[in-house]
Amino acid sequence: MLTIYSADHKLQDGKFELIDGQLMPPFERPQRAENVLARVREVGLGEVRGPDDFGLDPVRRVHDADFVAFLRTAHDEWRAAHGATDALPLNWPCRGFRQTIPESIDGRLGYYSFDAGTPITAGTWRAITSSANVALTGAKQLKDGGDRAVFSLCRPPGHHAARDLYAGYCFFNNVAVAAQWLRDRGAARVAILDVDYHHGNGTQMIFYDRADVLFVSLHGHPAQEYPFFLGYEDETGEGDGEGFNVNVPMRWGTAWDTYSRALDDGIARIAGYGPEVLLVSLGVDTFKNDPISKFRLESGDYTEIGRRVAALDLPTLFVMEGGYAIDEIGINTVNLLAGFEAA
Ligand code: 6XA
Ligand code: ZN
Repeated sequence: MLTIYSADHKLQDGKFELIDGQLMPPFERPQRAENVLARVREVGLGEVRGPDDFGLDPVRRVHDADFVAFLRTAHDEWRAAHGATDALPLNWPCRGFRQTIPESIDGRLGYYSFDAGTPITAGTWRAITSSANVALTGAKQLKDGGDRAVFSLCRPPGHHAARDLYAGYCFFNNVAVAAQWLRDRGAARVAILDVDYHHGNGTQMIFYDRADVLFVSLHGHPAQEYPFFLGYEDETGEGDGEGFNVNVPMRWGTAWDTYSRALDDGIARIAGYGPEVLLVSLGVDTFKNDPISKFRLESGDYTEIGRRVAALDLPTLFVMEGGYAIDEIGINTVNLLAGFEAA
């Protein structure tokens, strides 16, 4: 399987996230992608190639132009206001507040985000444009190269980012950008399977009223888990999109027995939809040793997830999302990919 990777991801190297009442070094750190890449090479998964540059048009197909413009200059504006620290928001336009865009960079950080765990750094813009290109290059290879599957080793991740919101370590929604690109190049129906531990709220929000992109997400129950305010089972889509959003929230402690049944149901929904192409939001923070998550999957379970996804027999783009057990992130990610390959 071909892997798409860019060292530009290292430019996203935040100093702090707000977590558990403390400012701590972010769990989402460069070593994650480096460990995945090392494992790809160690097992000989296949060639590793850099991304092409697709420009910003494909990004603007799923993100608002003002949001993209904000991200481009956010850190420069922050630096002019506060010095060379990472930019973090401090308050948000919650219930009862106006939804107008302030002039102040501090106000706009709050307007365009929904958490204080996602630092904007001097390198964020280059890292996120590169990460989107990694996803797009994988999509292009799938379409034009005729590969059965491609692995886009994206970092930063993307599935929490909505049309005009960043958070959860995500800025551009890489999997959504790639899915839309494939739609724009003739794929009539696209399915996205999100196996990251966290609900892919951004992907859901982007495609919620559309029947041409099916979104299926297996995740920690939002009553217990981030992002808390989306991801319930009764969110099934709206308008034309009614019936094309599938959430399977599961409680803390979920292990393979429960998880595998949910996976089979999700895969059956995708098979019934009859897509031309499948994208997988590949997070491995469902792992038992993940430091911020509470599922109990074992390393061997990822191999089986890959096998079951392969049974759909669809051209498949794997897009890296979360996973913070730094010592096992490579093993778990590549187990899933190798399980797919072997099937
Ligand atoms: C709160 C937790 C962010 C979750 C990030 C993630 N700081 N999403 O892994 O998939
Ligand atoms: Zn996650």
